[in-house]
Amino acid sequence: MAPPQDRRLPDDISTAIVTDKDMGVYVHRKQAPSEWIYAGTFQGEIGDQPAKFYCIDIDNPIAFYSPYRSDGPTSPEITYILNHYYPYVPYGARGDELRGATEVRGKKKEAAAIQLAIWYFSDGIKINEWADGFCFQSGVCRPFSQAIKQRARKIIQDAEANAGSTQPAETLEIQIIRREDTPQLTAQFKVIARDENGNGVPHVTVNLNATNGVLSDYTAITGDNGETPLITITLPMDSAPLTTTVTATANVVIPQGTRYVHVLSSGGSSPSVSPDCPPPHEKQKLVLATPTQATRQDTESVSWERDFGDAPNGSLGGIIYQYPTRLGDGNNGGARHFVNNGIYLGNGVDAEPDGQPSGDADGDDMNDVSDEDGVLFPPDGLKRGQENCIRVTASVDGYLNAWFDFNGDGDWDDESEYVFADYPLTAGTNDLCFTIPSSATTEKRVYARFRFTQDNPNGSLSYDGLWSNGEVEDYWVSVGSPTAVILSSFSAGAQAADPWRIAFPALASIALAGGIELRRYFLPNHKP
Ligand SMILES: [Ca+2]
Ligand SMILES: [Ca+2]
Ligand SMILES: [Ca+2]
Ligand SMILES: [Ca+2]
Repeated sequence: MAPPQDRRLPDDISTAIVTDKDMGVYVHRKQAPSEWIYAGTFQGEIGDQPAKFYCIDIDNPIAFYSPYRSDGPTSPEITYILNHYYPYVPYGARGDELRGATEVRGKKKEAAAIQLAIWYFSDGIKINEWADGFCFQSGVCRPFSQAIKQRARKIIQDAEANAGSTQPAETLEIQIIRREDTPQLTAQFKVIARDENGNGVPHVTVNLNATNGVLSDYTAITGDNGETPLITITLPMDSAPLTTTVTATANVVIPQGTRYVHVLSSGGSSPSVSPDCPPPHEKQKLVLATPTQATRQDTESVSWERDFGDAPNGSLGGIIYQYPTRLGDGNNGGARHFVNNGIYLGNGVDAEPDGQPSGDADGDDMNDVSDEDGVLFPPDGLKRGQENCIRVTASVDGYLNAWFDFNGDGDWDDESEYVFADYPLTAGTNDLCFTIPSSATTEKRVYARFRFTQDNPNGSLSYDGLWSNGEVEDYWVSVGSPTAVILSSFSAGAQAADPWRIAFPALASIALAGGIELRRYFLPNHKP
């Protein structure tokens, strides 16, 4: 998440200058039909940046080209109006639900309606106190549109109901939801706008761009929960590099209003004032400052770097191996994991653009870092028809899935070939034991695939296809027959428990004689 940005206030926010009227109409109150008052925005500067102001002191005129100094924040209602309506928006541009066919059209009338609403909160002037007529700056007068007053009432209602309830977005956060790598490299993400309390901020317009790839949307708006809909970025499969950096930017309005009070310079020249109004009063308080714009931003890199296996695919020594290893193998492509977060077997993992099938299942090992290093087999080999133990090293707690092609027919589909299913591993070494069927081949190589991932696949991980994180390591092993043991003699005493126990150095084809029955057997150092 990006840190809060500067609010980009002008260097000098303490001094405002009003230079002219901007957008509005002349109105008058019912009890003073001859006094036309300009309702709308004034233009000027805060510091050296352009700004627009509304008046909050209807009894005193605006002084042009004469400094105003800041005088603290505005009330919550006026702040709300500034945040939501400032300075004015042409009809229909905002998609504002407050707008309707009977409401104002045009910036001048909208600015006037906003000013009437502000005067309601700053000077207590009710909308029905305004006369039914107005004049444009050109001097052309019209009957005062009921639409302006109706619009002002709605703004007042909105501010009374919602003032203080909306905080500006302080941070943006890009969240990557998922990545896919077929048929193209895609990632889905959303952008979350949060206020300073971490709550989602709705209606924030987020602009998006990426260093690489095509975005489904280049603009998105946050919903009620502060989150944009999902956005997709797409790169071609052969993209180089296999990464892109997404940037989300929002220009947010800081809902602050600042009161400005006119400063009369003692002994200085008289400021020029609006020709419609009397000279400024010493105690004249005046206008609102603009709410300020700020930029919020977050960047997030997305990577499609994957680790593949290297079990063979194709004809080798008269056997057709069908292990899905490359992206194009099988229905779901070869086994592959996105490389990230230090989730791997052994001492590490490296990424490669595609699977590297090889007869010795060492294509990945030979490429770049020798990373297929997480599984240790017994030095005297695996034996069929008995329990065997292997040592698996994991970088973090996670889950192991493993397949052995025990019958050596080039697939992992046969009975008993799915050896470990979502088997939990702890970070570090794990000794795992399993029984190899007595039907396992001793003639052919037995290829094995190990897939490790941090999140529990809950049965959805296979020996092929993409997984979100982790590593795939492929091996080949030889399976031998148990060593024959000839029991030439032994001594055993009577025991209370059945059976008698006889320890052998290795499990064997045991020739039994003399009525001895082998009911149960176990390996040294392992519990029966
Ligand atoms: Ca690998
Ligand atoms: Ca690798
Ligand atoms: Ca590894
Ligand atoms: Ca098989």
